[in-house]
Amino acid sequence: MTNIRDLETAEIKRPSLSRLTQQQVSEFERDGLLWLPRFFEPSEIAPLARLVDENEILQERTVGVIDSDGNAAQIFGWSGRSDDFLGTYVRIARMVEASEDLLGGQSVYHWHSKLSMKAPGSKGRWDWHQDYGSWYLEGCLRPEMLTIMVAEDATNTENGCVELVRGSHLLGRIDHGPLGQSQGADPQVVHEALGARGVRARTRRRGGLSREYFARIRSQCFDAPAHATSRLL
Ligand SMILES: O=C(O)CCC(=O)C(=O)O
Repeated sequence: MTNIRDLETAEIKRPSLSRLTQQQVSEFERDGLLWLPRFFEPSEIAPLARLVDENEILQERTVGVIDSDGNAAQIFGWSGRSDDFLGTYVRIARMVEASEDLLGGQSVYHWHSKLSMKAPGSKGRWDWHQDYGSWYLEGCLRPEMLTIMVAEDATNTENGCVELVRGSHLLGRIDHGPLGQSQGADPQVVHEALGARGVRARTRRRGGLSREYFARIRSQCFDAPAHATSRLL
């Protein structure tokens, strides 16, 4: 018979699935982004998409934000904490613990979240920006923050996927100013950051629907104390 003390197997020592490895944390620090395939199962994401399709209040409160070309991108946004389905989503242990791992092990709070909807045939987009660049203008002086993006649909260039510039966080904070109804990065810096890839004109109409959920999470830093009421743990 096996003695329980002999069960020092890799299986037992395996870290909880919700914690990130040091390698993943290093990748995030190097690239400014981390790709976590199947962080959520499709069955866990499906209720979010259903909510967008079926919830009348959400649909009524969805607003269009005009980009620099005059086209609107649709969002439903909220801040703080609540116990309804959407409010609970950001408190799922996986989200909180992964954020803590990426933000130096500090406790975190929810600042705000949004659902982003890009309908087939629409042209509205978010101008190039650096999240920290616009958050700074809202009182978040330290870059100890992140965005978790969960794609509800398979997103690609045809339906308007989010495009990220790997390593651009190492450029430091990029100045932002008004672009359409939102804030965008200094176009000269964007031009230089994108280098040979250039800034693609993304004005063609979308081929399909794309829905995404974005949660903005910050470590408990002292520069925006008003946000600290939304501590996640
Ligand atoms: O939905 C998008 O295309 C980009 C949104 C985004 O980057 C943001 O909300 O910070």
